[in-house]
Amino acid sequence: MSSILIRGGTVVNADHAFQADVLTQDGQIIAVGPDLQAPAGATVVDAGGQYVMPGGIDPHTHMQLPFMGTTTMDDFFTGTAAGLAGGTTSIIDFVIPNPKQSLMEAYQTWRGWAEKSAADYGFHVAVTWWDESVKRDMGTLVQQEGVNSFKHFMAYKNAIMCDDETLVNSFSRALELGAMPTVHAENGELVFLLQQQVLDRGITGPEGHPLSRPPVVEGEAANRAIAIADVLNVPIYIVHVSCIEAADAIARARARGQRVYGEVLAGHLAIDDSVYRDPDFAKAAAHVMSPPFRPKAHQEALWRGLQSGNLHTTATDHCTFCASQKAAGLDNFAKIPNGCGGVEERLAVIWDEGVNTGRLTPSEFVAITSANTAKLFNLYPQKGCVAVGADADLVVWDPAGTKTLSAKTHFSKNDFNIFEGRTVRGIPSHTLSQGKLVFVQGDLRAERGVGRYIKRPAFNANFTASKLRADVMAVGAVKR
Ligand code: URQ
Ligand code: ZN
Ligand code: ZN
Repeated sequence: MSSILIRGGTVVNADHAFQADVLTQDGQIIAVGPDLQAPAGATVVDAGGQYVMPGGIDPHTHMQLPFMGTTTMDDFFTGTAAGLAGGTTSIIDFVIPNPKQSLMEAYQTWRGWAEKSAADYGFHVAVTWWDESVKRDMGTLVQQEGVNSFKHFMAYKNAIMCDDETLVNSFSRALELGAMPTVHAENGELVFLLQQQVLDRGITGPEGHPLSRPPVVEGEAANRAIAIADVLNVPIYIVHVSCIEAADAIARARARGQRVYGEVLAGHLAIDDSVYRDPDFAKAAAHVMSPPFRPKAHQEALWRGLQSGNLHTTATDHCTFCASQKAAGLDNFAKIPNGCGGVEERLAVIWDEGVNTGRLTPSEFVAITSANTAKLFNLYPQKGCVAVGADADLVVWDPAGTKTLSAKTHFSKNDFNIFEGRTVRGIPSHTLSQGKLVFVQGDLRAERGVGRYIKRPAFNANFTASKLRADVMAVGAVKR
């Protein structure tokens, strides 16, 4: 494997930034420091005036997902390749068993699909039903397969939705195993009722989608999941927090010392609910995802959550459906496959909206796009930092580079880009994955099948170790 010397840049980790060269060899970082010499035959990357950061980690993607009667446009190769083009070098995707389907059987299926990945990947496994076999399989997944997180959908009634009994049983099992429970927090019963009420009012277009999932529906589920986790004394991670109600629920719980962590999507930070009022069905439907994009006031609350350390990671929920797939809901918004893209655009959108505006320092950017996810899912410091011994997953970031985001130029297979036309300042010039240059000045060199399944060790049973708390509590303590 060749050696790469990244010279003249500013290294940015979650805790500090400093001038240093970075030398990689055989997929690992072997030296970080001033004036490093290039070994014979090494490739030298000039990072002058640029930042050298840990590759982004996206903790929430759905490549190749069968959902609502169809399958997403991006598979594990095209989705991870698109991520590399945007500086994201690892994803944590989801195994989603059908109700009554063996978790191990579903896990093996997804493992097979993911073998085509161009970048490293892991899986959260969804608990969509409960019996003793599910309890057993959770143990096997943690102890033998390196799964340390289990997902629970509180929405999607009559499909993959969990009732409270399943939440209590599964959260309790996760605690025993030292695994993190995570939730999609929307009250699925209320959504089901509201969808019917909105349709009965004759509203069948995409504008009905946000009407059927108001923030209170997310706030209720977030509070309920947090309360269950509190009683069971298990940490909990809430995915795609989109609104004030859910962000406040997390902040209140954390103020009481409860271990609650929140994830925010790049889309929810940058796009508001006006998209659903576009008269063009295709454009409005392309933005149908859950929770929906919200009025602008919620975006500012999400930024404040990230700045205050009450929200911790950013993701995309990359789950792409093209126009013809979205058209399944032409006469009924409840039938529009839910999901949007973003895996390629996340870092640039968050840099432009976060760092360029002064909301975030470069170190805080690294915390929320890479390091915190690595810490919360026990990948740190293998991933999430630029340090000797860490994986050589790196992004060389050009803060002066500009780009206009568009479906015409993105690497996703989808025919729509929710950031269409947005010009950003701050873009990746080089991406290294496993110590190889996979993206260079717009030239994507992703290789099918080189991505590795990354095992993520459980935390100590019952989270007796303080590692998780100490590490992530430091999130808000980064130097400005
Ligand atoms: O709910 C999710 O996270 C999956 C099914 C993707 N779709 C979405 O609308 N978020
Ligand atoms: Zn979800
Ligand atoms: Zn999702």
